[in-house]
Amino acid sequence: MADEVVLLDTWISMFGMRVRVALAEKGVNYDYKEQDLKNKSSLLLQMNPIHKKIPVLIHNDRPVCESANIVEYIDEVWNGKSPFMPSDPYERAQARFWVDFIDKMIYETWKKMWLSEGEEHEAWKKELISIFKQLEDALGDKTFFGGDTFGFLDIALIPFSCWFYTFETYGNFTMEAECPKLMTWVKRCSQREAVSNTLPDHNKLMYVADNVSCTIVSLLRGLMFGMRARIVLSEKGVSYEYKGTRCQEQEFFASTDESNSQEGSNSDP
Ligand SMILES: N[C@@H](CCC(=O)N[C@@H](CS)C(=O)NCC(=O)O)C(=O)O
Repeated sequence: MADEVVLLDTWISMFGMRVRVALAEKGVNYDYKEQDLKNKSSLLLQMNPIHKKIPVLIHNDRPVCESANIVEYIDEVWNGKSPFMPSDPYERAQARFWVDFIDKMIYETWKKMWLSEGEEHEAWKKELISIFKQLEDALGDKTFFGGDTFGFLDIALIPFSCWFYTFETYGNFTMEAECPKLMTWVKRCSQREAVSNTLPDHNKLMYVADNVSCTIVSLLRGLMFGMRARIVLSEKGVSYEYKGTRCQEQEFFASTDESNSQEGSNSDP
């Protein structure tokens, strides 16, 4: 039976890009289904009922969720081409450690830098740069993270590089000056067709970030008015019935919060 492979994804997702790079590296044909995360399809809800997130790889009608898990699955199923995972158990454990580090640290820190101002912004920017410096140290003088061949950790990190321009612009720093070796690695990876054909143009991502920023600023302003009214009512000791509605700002954070979509989605600030 021929393999039937479907990918539920959104073009902008770093996690989805991991899967697209992995499939391209292995030369797997698949049916790409772009998802609207504000209006999740019944297929997505059915295929990932636990997290309800993309990416989901559906292989012969069976779903596989979580990008790093999907990349490992692809490596095991389409094992005819060079493996993504190191053969040494210790090296595999190290690669998984760093992928977990990337997942826990980069997006959360970037979001904090993006949404803060002044000293707080500067502190998060320092933190973001230090995360990339730690990854640069892990790369050392190697060609790729696992040595001579493009592998698991390269696939997990390279999608973030198309966001570097946005990080740099919002943080007013340059990755080239801060992490020159990591940038050489980015250029090396970008020479691979699987990477260059998958990662979107950084200007498109910058445009998305700019538009989202404008939306957040205007929505937060709207929320401030609500808060102001609640403070005045409480100062005056007026009891009232509060009917919170889930507003666009909360929808935004719910749909972009990679680590915990529950936080901020149910409570009115
Ligand atoms: N840990 C997951 C993260 C996936 C994720 O955060 N996907 C986001 C898009 S980039 C999503 O589907 N968000 C929808 C939601 O949170 O409801 C992975 O590695 O696959």
